[in-house]
Amino acid sequence: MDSLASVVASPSTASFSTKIEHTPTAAVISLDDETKARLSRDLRAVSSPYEKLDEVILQIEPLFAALPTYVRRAIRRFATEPGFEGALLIKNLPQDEALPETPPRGKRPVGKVTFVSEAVILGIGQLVGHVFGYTGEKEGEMVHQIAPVRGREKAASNEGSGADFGPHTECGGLPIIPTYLSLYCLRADSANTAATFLVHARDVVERLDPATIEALQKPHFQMRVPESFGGIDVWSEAKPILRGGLDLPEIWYNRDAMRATTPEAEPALEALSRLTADPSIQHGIVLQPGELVLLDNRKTTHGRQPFTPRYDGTDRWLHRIYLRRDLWEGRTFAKGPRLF
Ligand SMILES: O=C(O)CCC(=O)C(=O)O
Ligand SMILES: [Fe+2]
Repeated sequence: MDSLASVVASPSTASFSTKIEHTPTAAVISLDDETKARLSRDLRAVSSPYEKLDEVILQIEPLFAALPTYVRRAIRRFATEPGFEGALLIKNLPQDEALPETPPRGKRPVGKVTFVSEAVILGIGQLVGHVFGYTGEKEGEMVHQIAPVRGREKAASNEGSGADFGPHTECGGLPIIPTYLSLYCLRADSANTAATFLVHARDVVERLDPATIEALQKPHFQMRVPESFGGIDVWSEAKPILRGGLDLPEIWYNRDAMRATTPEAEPALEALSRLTADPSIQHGIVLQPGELVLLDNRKTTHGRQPFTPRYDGTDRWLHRIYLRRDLWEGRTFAKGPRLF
């Protein structure tokens, strides 16, 4: 069975808690050291997921299915309970013994000889859904490298750094949207200030007036389709920004790429933009190496605070994956297995 009893009894982990900590930012759990050591050992020989993704997933699935109950319970609750937090932060995960330089152009790392970090993000991701990619994002890669790119400092995208990257629904302008995304930190930025920040739908609903909420629930908003997908100035179909009951709201929003389609919808969009810019509604997480955050792309929007890269090979480096519970909806435009 699982090692919960031994974890609790073990003197080395006596102060360790298997409970979920609920914070306004995220639900938080931390892997016990014994599990971390075992998983690190088991993941050392994993082959490259950049070559044979499905083989690697098959290889690692049993290892993650065997995680202690407290870990799987938290992940299961995140994926199944509508009232659960929109973010689950998991700490103390296995890391590679050595890392090459942070990929300078956000491409596949060169010289990475172990794939522990990739296995961690894929193995945890597999517990909540199926990983997939887009031909127009990171060249169709399934495991993305998020790192600052020289010359792209001002970009409001994962390649940027100096600009603040406004709150957004991940890939919201596309016809098939990730249910979840996962970020796993390999390196933090040197000043330790590059916070991923979250704006939760339930906080938004709590702080807007009823008339604004009503306007945001109408299908009077469009999101710009990224250039790499649709060309210049292509917009999604018009949809509501807020959906579902106000006790369990869903949000679809992008501060930097959204427009109202009616004059009445405009002030509501402006009110929302003012609110999401308010630091008191933004919950920051400065991810540390070995920390992973699972985000529910319906309950929460996310962005990133500015930071200063050094471009010396030691810059901030995250992996990212996109996950869906089901890939069926994309079948008519799928470009390949797991690829849209
Ligand atoms: O760099 C981050 O913390 C998040 C960037 C982001 O929004 C993303 O990669 O989807
Ligand atoms: Fe994002």
